[in-house]
Amino acid sequence: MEVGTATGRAYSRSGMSDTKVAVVLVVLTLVFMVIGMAMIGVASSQQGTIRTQQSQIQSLQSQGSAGAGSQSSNSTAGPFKLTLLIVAAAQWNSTATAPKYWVLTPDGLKSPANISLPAHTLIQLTIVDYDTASPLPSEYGQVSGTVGNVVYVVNGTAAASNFTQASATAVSSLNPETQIGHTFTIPQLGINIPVAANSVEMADFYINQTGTFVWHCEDPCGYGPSGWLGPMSANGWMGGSITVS
Ligand SMILES: [Cu+2]
Repeated sequence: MEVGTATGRAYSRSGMSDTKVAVVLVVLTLVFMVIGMAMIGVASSQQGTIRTQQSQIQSLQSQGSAGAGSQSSNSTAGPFKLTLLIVAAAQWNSTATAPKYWVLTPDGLKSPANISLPAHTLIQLTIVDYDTASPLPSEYGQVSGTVGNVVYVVNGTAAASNFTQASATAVSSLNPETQIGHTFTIPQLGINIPVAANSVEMADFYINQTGTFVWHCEDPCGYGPSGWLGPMSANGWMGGSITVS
């Protein structure tokens, strides 16, 4: 406003009438008002853009933390999928083969010697068993430590399947003499999953604590009179550790 007044005085000295000075002042005031409003408009539209970007960043951050949660302990995370493979005849040494567990990953088969699992998270386990049945102590025929204390057995992976169902069937035990070739057992956690021979099997379970635990097959599928030598006592064949964090 001071600028307008000074300009007005300057024009007045140069001989403009009071009316003209007043008109010039009004016009100048209007021009400044329009410029001011335009600037406010630009500023508020920029603020709107910033707000939109902030909310986009926030939603990306929350998506990111949810994604990371599925790999670590987070009670709101989605299921963690673990897929194990049992092959009947992996090369044990230059002359002999033996059954062996593998972890199936997007990068191929990995050793099951050290399996990492998230605590407090639904773990969806799938075991694809290409091996045949062999007798084991009867208590390991019983499913324990899974959701509902059941496993879901799907139609077989081989022609000599013990199961012919087209869809998954929930079972709470398997016949220890005829239906099981291996187990996935974590004794410290009370988890025992007998694996149906020549079948695909699924089980859901939670581990609500952290730590390192031993997992082992309890079907004596190795060498020696007891069946506990060779692969049964070799880390990464029929046993290993599980790190829960
Ligand atoms: Cu085994």
